[in-house]
Amino acid sequence: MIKNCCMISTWKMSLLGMKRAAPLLKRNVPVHEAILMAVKTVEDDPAISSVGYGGLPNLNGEVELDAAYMNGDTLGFGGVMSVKNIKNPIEVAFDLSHYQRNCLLSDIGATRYAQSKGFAFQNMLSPESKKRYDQTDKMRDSEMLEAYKEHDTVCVIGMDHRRSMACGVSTSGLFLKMPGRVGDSPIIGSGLYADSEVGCAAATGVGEDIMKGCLSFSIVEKMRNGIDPQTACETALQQHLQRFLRCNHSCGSISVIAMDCYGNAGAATTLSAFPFVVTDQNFSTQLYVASNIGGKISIFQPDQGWLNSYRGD
Ligand code: SD4
Repeated sequence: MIKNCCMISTWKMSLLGMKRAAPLLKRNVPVHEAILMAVKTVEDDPAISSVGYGGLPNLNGEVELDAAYMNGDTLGFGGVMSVKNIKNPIEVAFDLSHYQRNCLLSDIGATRYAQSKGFAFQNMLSPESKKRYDQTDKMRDSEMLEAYKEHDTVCVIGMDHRRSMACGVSTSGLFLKMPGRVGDSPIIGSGLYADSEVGCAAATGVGEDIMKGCLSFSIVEKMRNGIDPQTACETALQQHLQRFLRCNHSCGSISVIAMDCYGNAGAATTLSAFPFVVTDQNFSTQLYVASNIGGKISIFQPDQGWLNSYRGD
């Protein structure tokens, strides 16, 4: 288990955003500012091919995005699903998290709302994402779609100096998904869950398989019962995989992160390598890797040799 944390995020792609967010927390800003900074940095980076601008296109060649935000103090949540040209979906999700009703909006409704509030719009299909779409066989079996191997949903969990916790997530979802398909990311309890009295959890991987176990809520509930975040992540994932075994369901890849309200953090994965990023209470940001070998999870800090050979995100 990793101790004394104030932020944790999924995938190596979140490293720059986390490094930008850390000084904000050091200046005692509210947690949402740090989370928005970290997630927006990933959304805006054209080199990151699974979130925001330059994300993975759907079957029609359009970049269709899901994002959500949950406030652990109020349990308020906001989310947008299947939105096409909103520059920073996480900003709209955060805005919606202030409402009690109408906080999860899809497609046209979300777009009109974002227009009415003056959020920025742009065509999210980059030349690289168009090229990836053009060069890929569209006839593959849509039942077999996997999480993109290079990188996927950015999930950021944070806690500020007042011990307020929150979580934000953003993704373009599965590559070549059916238009209108919504993954786990904007679904509260599946893609993310935040409760400042206990902790937060978030997930990345094949959304349909994550949703079947409401994995983020399941991890937070384990922490509520006194289980530490590392054990909670491992146990929730293992129990979910065992349940799938009993119905012969072949599960896609899944990775999870969690942090409790004392700053302890954990991660688990079905992959041999799932990089994640941690900012500690001295505001130093480090890359870690969770590895699943034969069902056993280990966590380590990668050295340069490991980084040079890593072919993921
Ligand atoms: C989804 N969970 O839309 C997202 C995609 C992802 O690793 O995170 N892939 O299903």
